[in-house]
Amino acid sequence: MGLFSKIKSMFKGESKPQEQEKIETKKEEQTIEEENHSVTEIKQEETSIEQKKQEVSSKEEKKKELESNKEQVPSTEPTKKVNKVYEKGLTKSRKGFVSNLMNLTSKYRRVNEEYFEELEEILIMADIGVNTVMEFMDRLRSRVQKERIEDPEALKEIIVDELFIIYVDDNILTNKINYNPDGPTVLLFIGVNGVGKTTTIGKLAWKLKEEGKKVLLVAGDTFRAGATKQLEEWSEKVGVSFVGKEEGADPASVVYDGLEKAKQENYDVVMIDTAGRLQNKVNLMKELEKINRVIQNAIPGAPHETLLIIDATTGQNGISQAKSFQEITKITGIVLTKLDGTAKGGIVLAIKEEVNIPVKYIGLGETKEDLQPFDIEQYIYGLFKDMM
Ligand SMILES: Nc1nc2c(ncn2[C@@H]2O[C@H](COP(=O)(O)OP(=O)(O)O)[C@@H](O)[C@H]2O)c(=O)[nH]1
Ligand SMILES: [Mg+2]
Repeated sequence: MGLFSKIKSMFKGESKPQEQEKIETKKEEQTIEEENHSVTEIKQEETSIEQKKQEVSSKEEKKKELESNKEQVPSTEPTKKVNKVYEKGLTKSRKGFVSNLMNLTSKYRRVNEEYFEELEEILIMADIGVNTVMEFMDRLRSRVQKERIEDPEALKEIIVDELFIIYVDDNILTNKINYNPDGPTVLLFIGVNGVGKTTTIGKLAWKLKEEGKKVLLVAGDTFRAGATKQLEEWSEKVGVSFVGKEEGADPASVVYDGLEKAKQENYDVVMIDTAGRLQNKVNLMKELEKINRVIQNAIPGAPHETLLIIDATTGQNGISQAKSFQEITKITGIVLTKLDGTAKGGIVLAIKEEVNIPVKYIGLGETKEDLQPFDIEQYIYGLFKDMM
């Protein structure tokens, strides 16, 4: 089953109707009987007997497997609940990029060169990234040729399957936060000005607090006027603690104070805000190195996550920011903000292909509920639900 069909059934409870499954098991049983029969018939041909037997037993195994699978998946119940924040937050992309895709299908009666060219353009416009699009187009073209597909309608699902295959096949990528089992977990937030660092910290602090964690926010952005105040306001809004100093203070000293407090008062999670002046790469690198040294001295093994924030509306620019930050520090995860503000929606794929750091959270709006753990299935459903 292709990815698209899998997600469709996952969310709509449209997995195979029981009747059809019964028929399939029947067929399977029949072939097994036939095979059994042929085994007795070919007794004389000694060489092929063993082979046949093996085939039969593998069929039997397959049947068993089929049956156990059936037990696990209730056939008509949806196995996943639609996440409304994804659905709403991806509206722009659905109306933009995805609806362009769908229009393409109704525009062409046959899959031809012009169709391919237009498809390629739509995907590049969706921020998917040129390299990813090129490789995708190659795969699609060869599949179309091999399977002799002529109807654009038949290609719709294949497009989704082939687009996301790189994401789903790779199970190295995980959206889980790496928690410290003994002592405070330190999360360091980096990224250029305006991408949504402070807001993301506020939203995530709320989430973690709801989970029952004791959270401390540390205002390591002492550069920008008002940055400390903004973080403090978030801490009050969501009801967590805060450590900050005056504008212009040494960020590393704020971090030091924050971590001392965290250790003494047994905080579960410490979230550190930073200033991201990428224009001055050398200075930024030095500053992050210093902050990291202070963190490592205070809590060996920390930071447990260094999360890079990228603004989805900046497209290719966001990708190059990620590459620059990758050169100056180790990044363990990406938070992709403002996905609600773009009609393109393909940047997740560009990040996978060009940066290959897991997207751990996505921002789908400005309120505290709008930060969500990244879930590729919710994401695909949110984008393509009108096609399902
Ligand atoms: N629509 C939308 N706006 C966001 C999102 N995340 C952050 N913002 C807005 O982006 C602006 C800059 O955010 P801020 O946290 O100050 O960025 P920072 O400079 O990186 O700390 C603010 O107005 C936020 O409300 C998001 O997911 N969706
Ligand atoms: Mg900020």
